[in-house]
Amino acid sequence: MTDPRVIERINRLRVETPSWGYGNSGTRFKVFAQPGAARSIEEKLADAGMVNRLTGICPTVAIHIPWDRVDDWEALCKVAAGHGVKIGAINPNLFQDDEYMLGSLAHPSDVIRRRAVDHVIDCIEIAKKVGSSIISLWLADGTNYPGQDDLRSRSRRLREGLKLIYAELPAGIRLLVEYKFFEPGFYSTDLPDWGTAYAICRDLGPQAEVLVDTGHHAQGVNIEQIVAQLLDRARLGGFHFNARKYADDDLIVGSTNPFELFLIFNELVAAEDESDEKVAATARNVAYMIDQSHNIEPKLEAMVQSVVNIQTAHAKALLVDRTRLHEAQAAGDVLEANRVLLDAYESDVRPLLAEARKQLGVDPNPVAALRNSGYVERVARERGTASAGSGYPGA
Ligand code: PSV
Ligand code: MN
Repeated sequence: MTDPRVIERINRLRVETPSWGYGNSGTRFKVFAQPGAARSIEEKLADAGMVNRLTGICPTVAIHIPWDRVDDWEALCKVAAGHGVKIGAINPNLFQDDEYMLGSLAHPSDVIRRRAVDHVIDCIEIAKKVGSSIISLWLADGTNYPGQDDLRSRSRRLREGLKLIYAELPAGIRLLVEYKFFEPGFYSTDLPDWGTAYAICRDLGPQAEVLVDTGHHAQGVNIEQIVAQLLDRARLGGFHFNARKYADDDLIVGSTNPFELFLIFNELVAAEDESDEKVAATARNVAYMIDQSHNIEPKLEAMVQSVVNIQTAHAKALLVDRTRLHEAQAAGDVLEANRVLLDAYESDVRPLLAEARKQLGVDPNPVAALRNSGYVERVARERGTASAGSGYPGA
């Protein structure tokens, strides 16, 4: 008999999907145009609505500004509502304008820095209009060559800019600060790691929290330990889920590294039950978001598969026998403790997830349901094939 509390927790998980995961995207080498790929924010919301109908747990959609900018936000909210979803995190874009060649918030010019600050403040205004509670900030700021800029000055400028932004945050909206150790800066990145992001958030105040993008770490980094550190300091705000094999590959989450994803959820689930109320509240408030850019895979199926992989890792983490684990840890029984985790990880949670989905009123197999729905074929007929960029000409 399945513990109803486990099913209840499986069904409580919410995963936000990104608008940019539904349109044509690819690599700097080539963007392959796919029939039916969403061409506008309205079509992206329609696709996100389909993903939510299939999974039952994806009621919000992250948007990127200016990619998804519209004149009438109220009208866009109505479109979203018509598809059964809401606008989620607002992602400012501080990396695509020509002015940002040397950075945005850390740029040497105060004019460009002000422009970057104003853009994020504009995004806060959008968040207020659409009822979003998250500004999700990633900076491409960095340098390519030693000596290109003064590292400490960059760090100070960045902090000053973020303080101006933070001062504009109303209650109820949090600023999630994302870090990434490389790219597009290949010598230095101004927010390279969780420690720097954490220090910045501490400088800013309680509404600033760290966002962990699973693709933004060097090979072999122990991401679950970073998650544990941030949870214990009550500063973990959210995730951008994706999978990486080599760099920031933006592959389907859990496709190359399902054990890592399980271990991440193991930390989160454990923290939700923590007696320290601050830690438990932080864990329960974590925003789970997908940040993927689908290249050769069909967009809708990739998104549904991603959600399924997240649910699988989460469900397995819920099965960890914590009493047995703590006993083994206290006794110094190294391998028994390790086996407790493996026992949960190796469990087949597909029947459990099927039961949870039945209780949620969705198909027990959302991928099969999508394939049988005719939706993909219909939008391909209706939308045709949008032209896609050609990628990087010199590659
Ligand atoms: C950067 O690699 C990133 O992870 C940031 O979250 C961006 O907002 C997102 O990808 C989309 O470009
Ligand atoms: Mn990201």
